Amino acid sequence: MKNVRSVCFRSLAVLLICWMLGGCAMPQSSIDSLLAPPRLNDEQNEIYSALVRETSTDIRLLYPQKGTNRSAFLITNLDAEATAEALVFYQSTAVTNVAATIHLNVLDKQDDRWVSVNDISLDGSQVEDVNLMNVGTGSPMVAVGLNYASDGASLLKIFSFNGKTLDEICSESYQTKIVYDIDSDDLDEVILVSALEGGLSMEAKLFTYGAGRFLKTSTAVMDPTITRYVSIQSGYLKNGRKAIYLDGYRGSSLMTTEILGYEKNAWGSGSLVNLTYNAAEPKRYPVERPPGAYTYDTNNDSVMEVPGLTLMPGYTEDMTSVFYLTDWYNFLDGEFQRLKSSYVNSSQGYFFDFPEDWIGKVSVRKTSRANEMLFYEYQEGENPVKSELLYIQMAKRSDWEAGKFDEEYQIIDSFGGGQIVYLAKIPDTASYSLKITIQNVKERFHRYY
Ligand SMILES: [Ca+2]
Ligand SMILES: [Ca+2]
Ligand SMILES: [Ca+2]
Repeated sequence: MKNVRSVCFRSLAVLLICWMLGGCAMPQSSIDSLLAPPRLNDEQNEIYSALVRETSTDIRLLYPQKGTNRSAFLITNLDAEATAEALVFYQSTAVTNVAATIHLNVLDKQDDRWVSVNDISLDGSQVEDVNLMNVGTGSPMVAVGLNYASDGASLLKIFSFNGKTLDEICSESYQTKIVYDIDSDDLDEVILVSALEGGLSMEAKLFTYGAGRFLKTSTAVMDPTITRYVSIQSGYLKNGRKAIYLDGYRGSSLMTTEILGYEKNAWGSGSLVNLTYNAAEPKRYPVERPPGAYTYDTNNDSVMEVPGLTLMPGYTEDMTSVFYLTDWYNFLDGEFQRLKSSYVNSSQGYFFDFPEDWIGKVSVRKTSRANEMLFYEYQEGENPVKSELLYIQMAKRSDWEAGKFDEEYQIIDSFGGGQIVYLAKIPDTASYSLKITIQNVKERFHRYY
């Protein structure tokens, strides 16, 4: 997940830097072009030229929308012959039809020149992602996720390259999926969630490669009240076992997280299990939450934290603008156990771990200064600010260097090559019992991607 996170970070960084430095209203399309630079390197240029030459048509490169491989070019060795092949996704622009077919072309370098060796057409309107899978054959399988239908269904196609052609060895529709070695045998499996016949509920399926094809080797029931999944991540449980974390919606205004694991039986084989849902005994968990909070590894130990949200003191659900405290939970033995609680500011890209004695006593509000939050000891009544404890502000380094902030502010972190800084200020008047040090603020402050 590290790479996925770095991509997310990049998009946020681009957004933030653009907005901080230029104050520009950058359209989404130009952000996309920043993320997927149109300028190709020499090798990509050669491949692109070869593709144009051999398809003899006007083409548009297609960039996978998610995952670790976001380039239109994937250069890797796909077969027994030692040199690399190139995989390129494209659409023809010669057709005016908006639903132009997606093509996947394989090029091989022969006598120092890229040559197209195979071109296949794919269903779908967009390339969701592409993964290379190690299934033990010596060459990777190419797993392509294709956005397919307007109802959110997607299509997974897995290909093996035999040196001449891409052979389709798997085709499955899915709602969400992940390529992962869940049984820890160093070979990749596919775990996907798809609608059962009739479409009313979903099922998780584990596909394992064997004897030239992918076989459904086990299934797990999914919570039928969860209507769609918006995030799927692999990670560990507290006991060191592997798990799949799925953030999903129950209705339109409630999110929750479902967790799949893998359990070995006495005979050495194993199966997918749903760790959070049991049809005979459905449970309610503290990670049911308003939308917007996603499962995340907050402390880089590969054990995922699942968020639950509670209102900060002084806020009620009927207010138009509210702030939440995020309680982070680890899942173990059928229960969510709270690890810590943080204030999460996803638009400014950070979270701040609350000291335990702040919980229930400290609240947060925006200040009149741009991108600044005030943490304060809460009291009931007309003026809820009993004591100001901490200010955190995101700012341009150039403004900081130009002396635009009073000298009580200190830099606690930075990003974007240091162009963006986070400043903290602890007022002298902070109530003694809840006062923390700048050093403590630095330890509790984390960038959030
Ligand atoms: Ca090769
Ligand atoms: Ca495996
Ligand atoms: Ca963690």
